[in-house]
Amino acid sequence: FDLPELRYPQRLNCVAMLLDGGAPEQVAVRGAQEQWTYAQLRRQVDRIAHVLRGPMALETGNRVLLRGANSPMMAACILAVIKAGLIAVPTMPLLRARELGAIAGKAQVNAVLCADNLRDEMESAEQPAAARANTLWFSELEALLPAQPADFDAVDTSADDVCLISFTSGTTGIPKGTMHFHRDVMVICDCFPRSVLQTRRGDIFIGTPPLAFTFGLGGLLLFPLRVGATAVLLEKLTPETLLKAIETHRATICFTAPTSYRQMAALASQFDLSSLQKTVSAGEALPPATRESWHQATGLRMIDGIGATELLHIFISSSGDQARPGATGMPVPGYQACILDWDGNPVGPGVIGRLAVKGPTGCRYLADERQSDYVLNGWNLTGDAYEMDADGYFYYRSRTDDMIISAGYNIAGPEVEEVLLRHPAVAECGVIGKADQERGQIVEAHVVLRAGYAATPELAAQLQEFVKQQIAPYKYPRSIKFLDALPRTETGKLQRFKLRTE
Ligand code: 3UK
Repeated sequence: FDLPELRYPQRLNCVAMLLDGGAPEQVAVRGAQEQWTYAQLRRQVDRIAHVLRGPMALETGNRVLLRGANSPMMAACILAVIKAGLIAVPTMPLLRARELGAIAGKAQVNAVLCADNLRDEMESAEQPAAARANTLWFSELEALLPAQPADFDAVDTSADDVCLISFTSGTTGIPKGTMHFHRDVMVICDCFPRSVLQTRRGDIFIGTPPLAFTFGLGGLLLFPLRVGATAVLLEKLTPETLLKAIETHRATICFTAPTSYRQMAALASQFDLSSLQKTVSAGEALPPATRESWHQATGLRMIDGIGATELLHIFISSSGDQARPGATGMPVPGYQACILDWDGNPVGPGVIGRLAVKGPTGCRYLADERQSDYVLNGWNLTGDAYEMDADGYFYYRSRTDDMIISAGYNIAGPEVEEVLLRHPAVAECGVIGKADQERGQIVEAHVVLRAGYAATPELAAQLQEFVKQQIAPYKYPRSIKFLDALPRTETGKLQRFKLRTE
């Protein structure tokens, strides 16, 4: 992993390095109302850093819980915390008091910066007394800024000091905190965006993932800053308002999840998307049917990429002529990947096994015994079942614990979903294994219909027949349930465990 472009000085503050990227007069961040040039963003960050070290009296290595929807102010707070030598602990806007309390306790936070509109949930969360006493709502913070000096010397941190604790979205169990160094932040800026995305100074980045999710933190803030480009940070984007915002801001690069691209494809013709050059899909598997409908609607070839909070960002991806239908791609330069069987031995092409990844970033849980489940002999086990082909392309099959075993057959739910999504009546679907006396599990599809279709037994039978026509008949969903919407996380991931208990 000793790529020359991934060597950084031993003394490194990543935010100091990132904020040096842009021309002072170039727009760095744009929000719903405001837009700040690089010079203005730097001043804002520096003033917030002064508040953190002055009135808030925080010391190097202290941890600051951050909370707010995507906006220039939220971005400036994250950057200021890191520039001031503190550790950022960003939290997803939709988290409730119970989850926030678990995070505040686990990370032993010393202070809180929180947007005013998320105040209630924060106040009802259990938290260390010191943090409760050292909390500023954004309006209070903003009131303190004019009195602060506009220049702050970045705290002299080491390349391997922790600067970020990012919590996993945690569909099951207590959320896990993953620790990342200043160097890791630079590494992700110099891997995927350079080799796969080929970002440029003139790019305008837009998308939905929260800055509290490393997909969003990288794609919507760190990557644009690294090349001196512009980040558009908007909250509460729906497929429709995102399309509108792409048109208005003339965005060139978009980051969002597959489900959002599916809905955008259906509406794309109503907008001028001629500025768009690259669209990145991550968070969950991109079904070929979604890739195709997006291409038909926009002429763009989707860039699929798998990332993980543990590895900070995307480590397998491909773009342009390198992309292969059905494959996530190849390891991003700097990373290595292979497929292991259940005993930890590598398997060859064409065999499904556990995805293992090694590279310049990796999993470091904050005091969690699950560390040894994720890292084995230096390989990160992401919990995904993958297959590799003879040319080294990696194909997603399912989460390892989501493989359906029915009457002795191994069935990957996403393969059945991919077929169902090609039926004109199906807008969204999730396929799970449902406990069954006779077969152990049966394949069950949860289907959201497109407008104009009625949930009838006849349609269910048609869908079953449709699947049987296209893949091995034993994979067809013996049970079909119609729903109004699928349960999803804030990061766009299907919550399969909720489908299992319905
Ligand atoms: C799944 C994918 C198939 C996969 C993330 C980009 O999703 C991110 O991080 P999380 O920690 O989840 C990791 C897990 O999500 N997944 C993500 N992308 C894909 N599965 N194809 C994909 N393209 O199960 C993985 O193990 O929430 C994504 C950048 C940063 C991230 N943190």
